[in-house]
Amino acid sequence: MCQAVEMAAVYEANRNICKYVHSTSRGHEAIQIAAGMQLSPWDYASPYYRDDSMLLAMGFTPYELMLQLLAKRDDPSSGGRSYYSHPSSLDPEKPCIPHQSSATGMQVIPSTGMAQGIRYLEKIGATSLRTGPKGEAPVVLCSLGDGSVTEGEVSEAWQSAVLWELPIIYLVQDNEWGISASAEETRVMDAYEYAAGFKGMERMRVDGSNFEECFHAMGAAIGYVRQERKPILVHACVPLLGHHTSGVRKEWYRTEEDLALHAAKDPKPLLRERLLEIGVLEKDLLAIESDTPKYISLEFDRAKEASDPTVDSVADHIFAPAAVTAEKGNRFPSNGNKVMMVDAALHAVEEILQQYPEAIFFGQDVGRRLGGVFREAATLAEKFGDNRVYNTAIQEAYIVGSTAGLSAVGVKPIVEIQFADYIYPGFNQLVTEISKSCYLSNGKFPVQTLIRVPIGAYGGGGPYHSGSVESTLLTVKGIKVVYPSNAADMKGLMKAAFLDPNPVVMLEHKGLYWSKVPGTQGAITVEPDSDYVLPLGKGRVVQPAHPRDLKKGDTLCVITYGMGVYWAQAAATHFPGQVEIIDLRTLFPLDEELVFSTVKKHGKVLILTEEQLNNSFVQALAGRIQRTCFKSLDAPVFTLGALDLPAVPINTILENAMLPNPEKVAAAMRELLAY
Ligand SMILES: Cc1ncc(C[n+]2csc(CCOP(=O)(O)OP(=O)(O)O)c2C)c(N)n1
Repeated sequence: MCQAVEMAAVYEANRNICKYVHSTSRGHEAIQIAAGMQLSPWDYASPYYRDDSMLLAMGFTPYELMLQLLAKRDDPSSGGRSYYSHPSSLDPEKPCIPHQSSATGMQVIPSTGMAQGIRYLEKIGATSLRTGPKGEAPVVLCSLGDGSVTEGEVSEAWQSAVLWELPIIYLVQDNEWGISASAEETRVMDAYEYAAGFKGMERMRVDGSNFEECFHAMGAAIGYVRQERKPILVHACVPLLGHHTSGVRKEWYRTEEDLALHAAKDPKPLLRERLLEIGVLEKDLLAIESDTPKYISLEFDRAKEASDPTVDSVADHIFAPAAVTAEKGNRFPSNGNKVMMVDAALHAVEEILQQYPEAIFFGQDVGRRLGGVFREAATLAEKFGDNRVYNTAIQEAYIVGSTAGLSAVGVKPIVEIQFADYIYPGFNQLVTEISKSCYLSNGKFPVQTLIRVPIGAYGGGGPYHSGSVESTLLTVKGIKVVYPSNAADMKGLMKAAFLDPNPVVMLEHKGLYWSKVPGTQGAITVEPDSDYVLPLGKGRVVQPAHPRDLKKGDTLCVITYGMGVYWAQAAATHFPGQVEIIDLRTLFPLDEELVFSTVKKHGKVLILTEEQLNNSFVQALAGRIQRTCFKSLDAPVFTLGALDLPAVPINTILENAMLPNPEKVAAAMRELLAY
């Protein structure tokens, strides 16, 4: 406790040096130390940005924490990429801590996902489950401030925790402040009262200023979860003694009276008093109190001198290396059956579940009764059991974000968002937690997740079941985006996406699932063998131009994906031999080599998408093509997409008017060829 208090004092006295924003645990030390001391190395934890005392209690040294404070190269958490007290750790001597973001409350979903994963590994008796030397079961500690509890995602996580009886402790540190927003302004109940609505959540209230009480409470909470495998909430009332952060100063918004009330609850003098009461010698306490400042000051000097990260490391660890880098296995088995895209996806997932016991598949309605609203998961729950294939509540944030936790404990999740239009509630977790995990943990925690997303418009699906989302997804760095257009690609890419140690979003066009849309029969292919894999980032020449027309300089290429492949093929029948069509298959990573070399070959390119065009992926690609292929271009780069409307209207006449179709594509080809 002395160390934590002293560290906060040194940071405050050296604000010019501690230039990166940071928060300290001043006031919260007792509960944090009580928690950190009693976790075991086989446990998991999600501390928040104010938890530096907890980290010290887990065994991180002041020097290690200061390396992150000063964003130094050897910061063991992020290598100088993230803020103070944003830990991630795979140290076998300490609880496992996956990447922690700054977003308040958002860690509750990934950490509940860890508990979900532990529960699954326990149920299947997986040897990969971390346990203690005597087989002690692991628990998850999720720590958060009271201000975060009102966030919607917390309720998604708590609902899942009680529903599935997950082994997790939610430690809420209640200092009655958000930043300047007070408890009275922001809530009608505290976390303890709120948790009562989550039936099955055990609850404890604790005086967070009283170390002894905290120690007993945390010991009891951890013991309960370790034994009973059920969630518990510990609500600790704590004072806030420091500033909100180094940048947001307490005197700007807190009254003298409030500060005095909080100061009276400082756990440090209270602990000192208690130690003397129980017979600890004053001289021993004085020795700690005089040695600690010297030690902290020396460590701070040492951290100041530590090396900064080098510039050449800035782009390290965006992704972990891909597992599949070459096409392998039999794509065209001679005795293979023809298969629709939806079944190719289903069979791919089935084969994955057969081969990898740590693979699970969940989402809305993918479980036993329905097997997915597109029957894309039909029979899977029957075959693999409700443990492995199951329904979730309507909780897109949980469906997406829990996979960060599942991945951290070694489960391999496949999840589904029912319609692309509903990915937005899950988008926060995708961006805030998942996409940044590998980079900000300096490569320690890539998130292996496969997120299936049925997408696309056809036949009057209407404004909330037809939307395209790829450009939105493609602005996110740290995720991969796949968009197959036929059954064979679907199967090979699904396997590669699953095996990829990084987050992959698989966009699956609903209009191609059964090839119901006229002209899309090409999406039905012979089913590749179960060993077939297709690496992400490899495009395909759907049809080449005729060499004769190419020689005459009378050709163009179409760069497209998804439904665009079929519009382009239909339109190209008007220009025999003159059109080469490329199916990108993966939108990120992009097959730049194929795109640029094809454009250079033809000098004319149309980039075609189903998406609204303005500020889209396709427009960005057009810019890159102009820059890279400028000298080879014989015409401006053409783009064609849907009209820039906020949604796809339900009436099919309006839907057709909005979307590209073979006629519109043919008109663009005609104009481009005439250049
Ligand atoms: C999602 C999100 N919104 C806003 C912020 C900005 N912010 C940082 S800390 C904070 C207050 C958090 O209060 P609480 O959870 O009670 O924790 P405390 O800082 O009081 O320990 C806010 C609003 C954020 N980090 N994340």
